[in-house]
Amino acid sequence: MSVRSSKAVRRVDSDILIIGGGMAGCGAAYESRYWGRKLKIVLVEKANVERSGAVAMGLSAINCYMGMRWKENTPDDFVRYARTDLMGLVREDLVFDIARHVDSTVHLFEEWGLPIIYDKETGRYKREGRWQILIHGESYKPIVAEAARKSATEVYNRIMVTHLLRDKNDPNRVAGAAGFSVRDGAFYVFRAKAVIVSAGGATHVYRPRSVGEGAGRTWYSPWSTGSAYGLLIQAGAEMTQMENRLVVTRFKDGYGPVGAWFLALKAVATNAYGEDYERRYTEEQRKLYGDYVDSKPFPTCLRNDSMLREVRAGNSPIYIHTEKVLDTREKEELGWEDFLDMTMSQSIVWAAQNIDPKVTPSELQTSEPYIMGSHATCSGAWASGPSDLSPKDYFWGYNRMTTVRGLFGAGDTIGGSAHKFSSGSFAEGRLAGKAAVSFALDHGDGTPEVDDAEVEALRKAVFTPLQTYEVERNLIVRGTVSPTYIFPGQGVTRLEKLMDEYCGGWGQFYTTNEVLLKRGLELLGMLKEDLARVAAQDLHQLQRAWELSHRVWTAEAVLRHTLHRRETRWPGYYYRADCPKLDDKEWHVFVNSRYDPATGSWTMSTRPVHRLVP
Ligand code: SFD
Ligand code: AMP
Repeated sequence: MSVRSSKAVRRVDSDILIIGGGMAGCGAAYESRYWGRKLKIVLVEKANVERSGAVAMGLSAINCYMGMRWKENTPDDFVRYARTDLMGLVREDLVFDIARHVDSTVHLFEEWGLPIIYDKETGRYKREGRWQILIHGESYKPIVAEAARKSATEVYNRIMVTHLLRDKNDPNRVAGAAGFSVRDGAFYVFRAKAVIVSAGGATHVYRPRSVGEGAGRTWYSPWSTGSAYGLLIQAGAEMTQMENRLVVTRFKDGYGPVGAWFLALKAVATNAYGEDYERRYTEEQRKLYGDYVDSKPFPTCLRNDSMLREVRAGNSPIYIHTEKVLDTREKEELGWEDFLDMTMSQSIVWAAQNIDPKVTPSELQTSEPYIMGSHATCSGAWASGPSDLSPKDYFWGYNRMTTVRGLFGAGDTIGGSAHKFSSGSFAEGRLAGKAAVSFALDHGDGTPEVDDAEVEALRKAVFTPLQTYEVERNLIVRGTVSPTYIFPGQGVTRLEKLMDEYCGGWGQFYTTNEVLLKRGLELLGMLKEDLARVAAQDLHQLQRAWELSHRVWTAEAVLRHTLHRRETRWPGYYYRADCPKLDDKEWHVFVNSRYDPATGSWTMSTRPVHRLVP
């Protein structure tokens, strides 16, 4: 069947619909089956669950593990850590909830065959740092995916979900989702009693450091395309902390992570002249950011801030001294495996640039910003917490349910709860799965109705880029520059440039101000208009077109939130040059937003930060 003649519409009804089969989605499938033995659980994934999501390549550590069976840490300790690292602003109920459940998730992974490294002396898991344990994780994702595949009633791979559907009789209840098969072009309409969105974070919203032959390389996966935010925002879900974008310090050019090097191998970073710089700026930082600079450990954003100050002072490159720590065979293996398990490109950079890590230090650099809810950052949906922990204004009936009824989230999707990483995301998927089953059983009297007219309009809209290309390509004889349409790649480049220059990307040393942000919003409005003029040559590019759309919605939320918060809360992630200080008196609050699909307008608000753990 040719792509353009494909008109097939496939309808799939279920009790629980899971969108995105990454870490959180797999957790949701596993736990939904446990509590909902007889329910129909459908998992929809744009790639293939076997190797999809941020963990596709593998990981070398599990970064969230309490070790409660060995009395290593308590959930309270973890809340204090996440709170400190996020400069005071986390949803403590959500963080605590992950902490008390995450260990059992890690034990399941081990039972399913994930090789976790043991410390021969203590008999416990070998620690990378206080919260992190080391794994041989090249096959982490296939191992986790197997459990999800066995749990779900049906798994649909290669379906790009483009829109959520709302209940015809209740606009604030989700009814399902729509999307298309990237393989055969069929249009899918999924109806469900409860929907869990676990569609990952967002890269390529900001211009990456990589150019030319390395173009497109990022630390977080390029296929994290902001669907979690794009889908939710357009459905009217309240969002939180979208201004809290993440900038990570990484090995230059290959984006290799630093955790194993700093924490397990105890490598030290210096400036070009071999000087330790991290605490060189404490006095200046204290004047701007207050007592947070005395926090232990030093918050991630402030570590970035010190490095950026050092670079601005002209003392780059910043080096990580791998050559001083690889003094045994075991350590050398750990260093190489760290990258070979998780970021192979960094080992390739070493080979390509004649760097032997045993002899030569490597350069470090701060990345472009990413939008995520699972690392040292907590952008995402505003969700209900668990009934036994959450204050009244953080609880509305079902754990991890967003402000849209029946719509749940987990992993990068859910905001306010940092440092989940892979294990915490899976654990949160389990929490969402359990709650979604309750919701589906409590509302067992019927699957919500979708509006057929809305579905038909969406079907037309979803395939429009194919038609645009087919008709309007005739206006040009060759090349990719058209007078009437843009390709998704061109749209992404335009978005990245805009966000970099107006919303604090690396090109502006992560700095912005009110005037820039307002102009950025104007330009984004023009890009949004042009989304109607995106063309796609084939189904693959059609997927890119909808990924671009989700990225643009994500970017709009980031711009609006950054504009609303009139302070610099996370220096090193971004700076409001017109409000350079951290202002706890006015801004010790969450910044939230809601897009109203009925009117097309946004409302910004603030919500209190409740301290639950002393
Ligand atoms: O150190 C649609 N992460 C690390 N976590 C750890 O625990 N240890 C580490 O060592 C980690 N490191 C690390 C990590 C990630 C990466 C890329 C590197 C290194 C190089 C972070 C974790 O991976 C991350 O926290 C979790 O994976 C987040 O889970 P989740 O489920 O929120 O996101 P996902 O796994 O990416 O899954 C999303 C899925 O959704 C699919 N999808 N499907 C249908 N329709 C759409 N529209 C969709 N949009 C997306 C995706 O395909 C995917 O399967 S370290 O550097 O930090
Ligand atoms: P990364 O490799 O940077 O993603 O970090 C992995 C884990 O180690 C995360 O939990 C980080 O917060 C933590 N981490 C990385 N570098 C440091 C450091 N220098 N000090 C404290 N924690 C760190």
